[in-house]
Amino acid sequence: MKLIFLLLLAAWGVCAEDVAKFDGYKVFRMSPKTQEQNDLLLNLATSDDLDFWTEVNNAGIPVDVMVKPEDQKAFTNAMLKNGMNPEIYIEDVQSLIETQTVGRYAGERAMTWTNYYSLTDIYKWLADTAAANPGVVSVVVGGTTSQGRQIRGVKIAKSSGKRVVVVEGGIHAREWISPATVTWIINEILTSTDPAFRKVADSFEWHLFPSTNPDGYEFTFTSNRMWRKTRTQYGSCIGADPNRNWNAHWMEQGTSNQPCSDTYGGPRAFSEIETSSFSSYIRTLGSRMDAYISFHSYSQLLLLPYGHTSAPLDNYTQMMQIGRAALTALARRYGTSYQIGNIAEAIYPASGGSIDWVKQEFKTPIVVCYELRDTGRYGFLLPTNQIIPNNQEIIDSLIAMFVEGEKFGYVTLG
Ligand code: 0X9
Ligand code: ZN
Repeated sequence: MKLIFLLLLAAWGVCAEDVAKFDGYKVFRMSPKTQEQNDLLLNLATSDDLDFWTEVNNAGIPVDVMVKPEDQKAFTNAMLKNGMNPEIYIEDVQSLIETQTVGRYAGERAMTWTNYYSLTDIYKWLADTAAANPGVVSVVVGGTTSQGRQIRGVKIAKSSGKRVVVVEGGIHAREWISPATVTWIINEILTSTDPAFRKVADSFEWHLFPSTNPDGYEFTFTSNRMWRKTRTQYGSCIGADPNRNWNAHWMEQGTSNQPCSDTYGGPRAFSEIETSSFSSYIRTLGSRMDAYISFHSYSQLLLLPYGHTSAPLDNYTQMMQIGRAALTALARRYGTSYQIGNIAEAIYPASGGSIDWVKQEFKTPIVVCYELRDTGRYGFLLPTNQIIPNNQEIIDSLIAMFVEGEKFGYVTLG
């Protein structure tokens, strides 16, 4: 009797875990051509029932929206009525989620990049990597989270006194390719034998953080694969968008003051302990930084500051040239094509993001944000067999970015 009770309890426990399912959810792609069509989408973007996978933009980039089964008919009708032809891009989100393999890190630094890894596994790998490279690699804590986790990264420095490069990954939880790119870069810095990359790797003191939103990332593994924000409680809603929460034209554009929104900027700038603590860490590096590189997905874009205005501020012109060189190199290996521009011109005005804050505070010469693969066929659910190709082409682009940057005196290599 007691046993049956325990079994029932266990079964109930499994159900009560409440993992979000996306059976029958579709992702539709729209290509708005007129201002009215754009405005309609912008209006819909305020609805909590629709999940906009890409921002509504004024750059002619298509807009992808995930719609639950019961809303699909009304949604399609509304689109058709307004002259937009919604294309089904992902038939069934749940089945795509289920094809995505999650690896278990087996220790011995055996991360394979043919799988995605949980936060715990990534942190174990960081610790093992540091232990295997004493005096060169150390685990650093870049901040903390509302649920008490640490934002862990590694500092890699073969000697002291070098200029600094900061690499930020995973600020948006569901963009799993981002942490996988950052761990790859860490590994390449330590093991690459390519002379061109070695020169870049050995020229700096690196601070690399695979997951700057650990609560959110963990939540995408345990409860909801499509989670984007932090996990701070705001009334009946949870989380602020950690890339709208920085003190850089906070809450001005492309952000929401509604706690349920996926682009909720938070009650005030740096309300999130993640962004406030991580920004304090960055401030300790301050003017020692030559470069700050942030990884998001998806859309294949290389974005420059700023998001509050499309004006070509600071070293925009030079960075466009450097960025173009990076993207030419990126395309060479697999033909992958990225677009470039400042945030406001390449996508849509959106303020309060990390790269804007870094540029505003420190005028760091090279400040970029990559929106990694793909262009929407799989979106956030990038198949694991694309992790390595994605990572390789990113390394190609980073080499070119630093080589071109040296021509402007932004970095010194060698
Ligand atoms: O909206 C974002 O934060 C990024 N796009 S995403 O689809 N990954 O969410 C763009 C980052 C550019 N920075 C700003 N918009 N501030
Ligand atoms: Zn993102």
